[in-house]
Amino acid sequence: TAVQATQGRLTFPSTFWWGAATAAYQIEGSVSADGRTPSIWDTFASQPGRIDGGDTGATSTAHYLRYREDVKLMAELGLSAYRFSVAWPRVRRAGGAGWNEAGLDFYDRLVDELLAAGVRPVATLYHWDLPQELEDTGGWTSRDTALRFGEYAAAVATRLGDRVAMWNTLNEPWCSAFLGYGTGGHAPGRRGHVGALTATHHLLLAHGLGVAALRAAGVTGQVSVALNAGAVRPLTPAPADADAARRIDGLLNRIFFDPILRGVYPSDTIEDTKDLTDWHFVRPSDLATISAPIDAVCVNYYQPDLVSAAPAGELDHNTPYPTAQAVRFHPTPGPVTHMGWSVDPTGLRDLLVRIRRDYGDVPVYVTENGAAYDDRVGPDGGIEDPERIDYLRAHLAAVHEAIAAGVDLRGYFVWSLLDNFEWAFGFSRRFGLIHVDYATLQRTVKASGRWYSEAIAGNAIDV
Ligand code: GBH
Repeated sequence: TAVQATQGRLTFPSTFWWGAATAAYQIEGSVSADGRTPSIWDTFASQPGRIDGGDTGATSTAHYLRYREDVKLMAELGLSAYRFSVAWPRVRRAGGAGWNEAGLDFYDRLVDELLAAGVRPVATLYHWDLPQELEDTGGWTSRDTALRFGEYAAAVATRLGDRVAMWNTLNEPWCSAFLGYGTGGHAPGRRGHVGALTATHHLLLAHGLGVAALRAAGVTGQVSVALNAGAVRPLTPAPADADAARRIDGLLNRIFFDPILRGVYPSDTIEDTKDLTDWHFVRPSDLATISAPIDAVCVNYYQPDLVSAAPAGELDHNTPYPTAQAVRFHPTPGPVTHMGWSVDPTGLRDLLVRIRRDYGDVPVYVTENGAAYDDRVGPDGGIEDPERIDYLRAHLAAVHEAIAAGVDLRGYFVWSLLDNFEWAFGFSRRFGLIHVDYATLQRTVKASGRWYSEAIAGNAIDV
């Protein structure tokens, strides 16, 4: 079999990728260096009340200036892969004419540094930082933005296509659409369920056009997309609760998986949302574009959802899920992280097994998994984060179980390499394997980073 479990030790396949992930706006800083133009997150973070503590990504961890030091730390940890994102506003020129070579140069240097350190580069083309100029012409509610994304993907592929091991066109289009245009909790902060569904389709189209651009450029790496998928569970077996779970599963998982992997939107989700929209923004050839073959499925997993039908008359007017105001979300029993998210590794195993069951024997990567916890300084001055070690161990054990169950799971990336700008929560939440002191920008590998490094060295975890 692919994996072994002996005497409390779980061994991973010899080809397993042990990774860590970041995203451009969350770590880079240097937001006006070398011709970078503003993104929707610069704008959003500058608006009062949007981000905890008024934080912005203007400096953050200063990775743009310190990437060499950070790659050195990755090599010390022994990472076999590093997932970063390319900032579209570094690559696009103001006004949209031509490409900013200085911006591309940064990622060129980063990729070379990674390869020299023996770390596989995994590049995400869009991790939520839309150029503000494109938002000003409609953002993801405009079809044109998808076409512009295809052109941008081609420009990056031309520069990095010979050296990147895996591509993600998009990171978590659900968040871009449903939080960016639905609840307004993420940039650009627009609200409305029709806009969220329109944005969903244009993001999927952008994915398809991105795949076409990467293929046309002849990239050598795998082509994929990272979805924030999750297990959705009904609170009880009652039909009304089962139907609530079906509805949310449609709007979280199948609305992305089905077009990409099967070339169709889920018919029940179209039906659920028919009073909101007739989906006129879907043109006949779009689904063929969206379902262009990809080489792997990438999922970011944090927690499962537990849902029920709300009692009659109870409506959630802030739900990100269009037409699901009458669905109630429940905390799952058990421990939670500093985000308030439940720690439930069975949700990861169930998700991975479900992908294989419903979408076939496709290679899968977990491109994000991790937890926010407050770190403590130990007696020896080290950063102690035992909860994070427990979290990672339990989730890696769930990954191991999925592999044993036949899932073609090829790699796992911890979110995140470094403490960073946690979107609407600013710097108040720390996800890193490496602690960042934001006053001095000093990096310190946490106990969890040392634990992960030992797991990588042994290609195994002790449970
Ligand atoms: C990921 O998204 C991101 O890719 C990464 O950048 C981020 O730093 C990391 O996780 C940690 O947050 O229904 O409105 O209550 C997070 C995925 C999906 C988690 C939506 C919260 C519920 C939002 N998120 N989910 S809501």
